[in-house]
Amino acid sequence: MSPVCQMSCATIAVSGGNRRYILKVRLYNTQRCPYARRTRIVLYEKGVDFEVREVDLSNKSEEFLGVSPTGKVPVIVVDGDSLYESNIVNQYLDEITGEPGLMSADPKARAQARIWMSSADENFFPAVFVASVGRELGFPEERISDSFEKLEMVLSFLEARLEGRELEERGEVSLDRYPNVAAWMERIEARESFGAAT
Ligand SMILES: N[C@@H](CCC(=O)N[C@@H](CS)C(=O)NCC(=O)O)C(=O)O
Repeated sequence: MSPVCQMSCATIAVSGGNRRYILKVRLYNTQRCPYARRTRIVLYEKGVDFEVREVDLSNKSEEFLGVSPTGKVPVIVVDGDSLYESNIVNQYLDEITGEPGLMSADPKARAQARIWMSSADENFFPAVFVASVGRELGFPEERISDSFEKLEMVLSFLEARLEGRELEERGEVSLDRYPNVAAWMERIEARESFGAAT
């Protein structure tokens, strides 16, 4: 765990109008969960100190079930209120912390970012899961080949979206044909917050 996660300083200073708030943030986390990792990246990216409670998803504690209506991680508890769904939590954290924002000031660019978040959840993550461990889990070949098709579809979409903007090869999907995606992944992976959240 990063040295910034000190139990004693789990707070965010938030400015709103003339007021300044201090919020206490506790993250219910599972280290290997990609959704929780998203939230950890945002917490580090925005410099928020937070307290971590590691959750054993195979043996959910009463405490965790008390704060997580869906029984899933990540959940953050802010001043006694539970917030969950990683994309929503991340946008909340972005909104209450200072500039620079992770989301654009331009509404259309924000809409495009949300389209990608939705597509990542609905198409990309499930396809990555089936493509990477589907054989190990004994999934039918048809489902596995469908997931590779879906991966190529999402990567083509992302490649076009990243054109003109500022993974290495992974498994059976080569990013050679997706240079914008490969360059974007390199930029993300080089960020301190990404390393801290790993
Ligand atoms: N849509 C949710 C997905 C969260 C999710 O599926 N988390 C998994 C771990 S990676 C979980 O907690 N699973 C426990 C369960 O389903 O019982 C989000 O983005 O936060």
